[in-house]
Amino acid sequence: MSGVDVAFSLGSNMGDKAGAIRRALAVLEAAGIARELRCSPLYTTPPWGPVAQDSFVNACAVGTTGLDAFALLRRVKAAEVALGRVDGLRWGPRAIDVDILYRGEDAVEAPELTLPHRHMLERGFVLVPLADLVPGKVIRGVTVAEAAARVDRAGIERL
Ligand code: PH2
Ligand code: MG
Ligand code: MG
Repeated sequence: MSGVDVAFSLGSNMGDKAGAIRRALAVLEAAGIARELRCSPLYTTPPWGPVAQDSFVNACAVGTTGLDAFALLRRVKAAEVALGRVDGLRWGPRAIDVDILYRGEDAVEAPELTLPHRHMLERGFVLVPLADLVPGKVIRGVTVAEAAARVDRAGIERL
């Protein structure tokens, strides 16, 4: 199957968190956004950032896509809405969050999209599940496994 490799970070901290992630994976495939998705184990993770909120369930998924970076972003945003996402606080609680981590070797610096994801090398809730899938993938000169080994993983546990 043709296409470019793509990786997503998925998270939820409202309602049926694990169910929301499973539904998101199904929608990414059903909507033709990604194919041949492989999902990491699900993890419970402490909320990161300035907002006091419930713990998250996080996972990563890798597959292929036939979409360019901006079409991918548009379609992922639409999928989030279809999955019940409503606008809320920046960094705040959400029923589903799907972030594009990378698309092939794309380097994108646009107001609406940065690829690879601007903060992916700093976040245990991204790197721990991503290292289960693609430990050897190089992001900004570092492998995912190396980045995962040095990130804070306190409180991150397999579901
Ligand atoms: N997402 C956020 C803010 N904080 N914390 C965890 N553990 N997992 C997330 O997915 C997350 C977060 C905003 O996207
Ligand atoms: Mg997001
Ligand atoms: Mg996010």
